[in-house]
Amino acid sequence: MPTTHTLRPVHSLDGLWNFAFLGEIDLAAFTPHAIRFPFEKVPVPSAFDALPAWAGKRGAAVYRTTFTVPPGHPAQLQFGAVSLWSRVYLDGQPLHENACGYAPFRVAVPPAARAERELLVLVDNRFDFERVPMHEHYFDFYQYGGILRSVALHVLPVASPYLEHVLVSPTDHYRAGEIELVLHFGGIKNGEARVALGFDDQPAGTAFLLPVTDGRAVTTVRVPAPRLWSPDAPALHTVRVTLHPAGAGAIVDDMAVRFGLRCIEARDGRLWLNGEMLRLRGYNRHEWHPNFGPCTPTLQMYADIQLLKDLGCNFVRGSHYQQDQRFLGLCDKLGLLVWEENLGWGQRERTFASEKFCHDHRAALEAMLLHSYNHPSVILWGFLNEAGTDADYVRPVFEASAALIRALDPRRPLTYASMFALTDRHYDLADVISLNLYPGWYNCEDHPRPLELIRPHLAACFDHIDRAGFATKPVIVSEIGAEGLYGWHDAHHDFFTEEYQAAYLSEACAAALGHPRCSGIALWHFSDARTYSGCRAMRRPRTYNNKGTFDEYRRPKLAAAAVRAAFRAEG
Ligand code: ADA
Repeated sequence: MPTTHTLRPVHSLDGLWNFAFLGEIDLAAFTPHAIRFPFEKVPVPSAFDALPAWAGKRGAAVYRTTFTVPPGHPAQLQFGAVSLWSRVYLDGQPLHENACGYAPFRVAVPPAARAERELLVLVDNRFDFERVPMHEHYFDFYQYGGILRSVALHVLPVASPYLEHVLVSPTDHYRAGEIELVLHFGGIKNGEARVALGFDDQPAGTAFLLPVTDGRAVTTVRVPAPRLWSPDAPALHTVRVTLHPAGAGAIVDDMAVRFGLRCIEARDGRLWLNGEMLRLRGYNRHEWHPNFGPCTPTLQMYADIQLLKDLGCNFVRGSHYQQDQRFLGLCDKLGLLVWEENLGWGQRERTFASEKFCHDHRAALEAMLLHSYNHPSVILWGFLNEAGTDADYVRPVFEASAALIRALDPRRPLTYASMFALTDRHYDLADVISLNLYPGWYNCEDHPRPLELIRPHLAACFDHIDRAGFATKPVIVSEIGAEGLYGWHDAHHDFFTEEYQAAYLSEACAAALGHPRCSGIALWHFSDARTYSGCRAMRRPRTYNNKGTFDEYRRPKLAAAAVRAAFRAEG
C-alpha cells in the first residue's frame, strides 16, 4: 500500500463476511434489527453479481462482520469502493451513505465501552436516479454491486489529533528534491501541530511546529538524495510524518506515504514530463475480468500491465472511474503513466440539473484527488467522460470541477474526454484537450471505404482546435477503436473481423501519431468487457464491448501485432 502506519493499529477486514441477497426490498423499510434470514459466507472484496449464485441480479444485499476496537478508542473504517449505493450501520445505527460506487470513503467509528462491534453494510445495485444519480443504466460497461474494494479498520489515538491525509507535490525545484507537503489532520481545526519528517530509510528529523488552518498545514522540504521518477526509471521515495503531542511525550500518530519526484506540464501545445516532450501511447482499460467482474486480482492487474508494456505503451486511461489503489501502486512501481478519472459516462441535461448528482460528483471527485494524489504515475485528472459538452448546461459543474481540482492540486493538468470534437464549448476549462473519435466505425453508413475517413477526420479536429484559439493546449485522442470479435475472420475483412479491427487501429495510430499536434493516443480499448444487458446490447454482440485488442481472457486479436508495430516504432 502506498500509505502505511507504524503506530496506529490497522486491521484489514477483507475475508469472508456474512452475506444475504435481499432482492427488491423497500430500502426505506429496512432495519438491521429485523434481519431474520440465513446468511451465507461471501468474500470481501467481491461483486456479488459476478458470482454464480447472483449473476446478473439486481437488488439490495447485506454484508455483515464484526471487529474489535479497544474500549474507549475512536476508530475509522476505510472503504475502497462499495457499489452502486451503500449505507453503513455500526452496532445497528446508520452512520454513512455513499452513492458513488467507485469512490473511496471513510466512516468514523465512535468510541464504545465494549470491544466487539458489529458492522453491516447495506448495498444496492439497482439503478435509481433519485438515490444514486451518478450511476445510469445506459453506461457502456456493466455496473456491479457489492463491496468491490478492500475495507480496513484504523484504530485512532484517544483524544488527540491524528493524520488524515498527507499530500506530496514535487515543486518547481523537484530536481533538487523539493516537495510541498499538505497535511490534513483530524482532531485539530486551527492551532499548531508538532511534526517531524523522515525520508526513505533515514530516521525522523527534529520535530517542528506548523500552523494549522482549517485542519490543514503546509510545508516545503527537500528530499535527501533525490532521484527522479519516470516511466523508464520509476524511482520512488517515502516520507514518514510523525505527529507529536503539544508538550513532551510520545508520538501520537504517524503516516508514511510513497511518492515520486517528477514534473508533468501542459504548455506550448504539448505535454512535458521532467522537461522532455511527452507523447502518450496507450489504452483505455476497464478494471474487469469475466470471473471476478470489477474485483480483479492483483496478479491480473500485473499481467495487464505486462501486456500493455509489451505493446509499447507508456500510458493507460482508467476509464471511466477511479482506479483501484493497487493498480495505481503497480503503475507507480512499473512506470506506466495514468489518466485517473471520476465516474461519468455520457450524462446529459437531466443529470446536470440534479442537486444530488452535483453533490455526489463533487464528493467523489474530492475523494479521488485525496486518495490518488501521491501516485507519480497519475499525470492527468479527468472527469465526466462524454458529457453534453456541446451545450452550456454542463458549464457550472465543469467549472466547479476544474476549480476543485486546481484548488487541491494546482500542479497536475486536468482534462475531460469530449465526444464533440468540432462543437465542444468548454475546451477553455481543460489543460489538455481530449477527443473521443470513432471515424470509420460509427456514423459512416454512406461511405464505401470507412478506413479512409480516419486520417482526414483527425486532421480536421486538430485543425479546428487551433482555429478555435486553443493552439497552446496539448491535444490527445482519448478514444478511438473498432469492434473485432475474437476468432472472427472472413475474406471481406469487414466490420467485426479481427482483420478490420487491426487495419483500423494501425490507421488510427498512424493518423494520430503522425500528426504534429497530437500529444498522444489512448486506444479504445484494452480488453473486451461486459456491458449492457437486454436490448441496449443490439450494437454489442455477446453483451460485450468487443473493441478490445485482447479478448476478455486477454487472448490477443490480430490488432495486438498491429498496435505493437505502431507503438514500438514510436517508443
Ligand atoms: C465511447 C465511450 C466508451 C465506449 C465507446 C464505444 O466513446 O466513452 O465507454 O462506449 O464509446 O465503444 O462506443
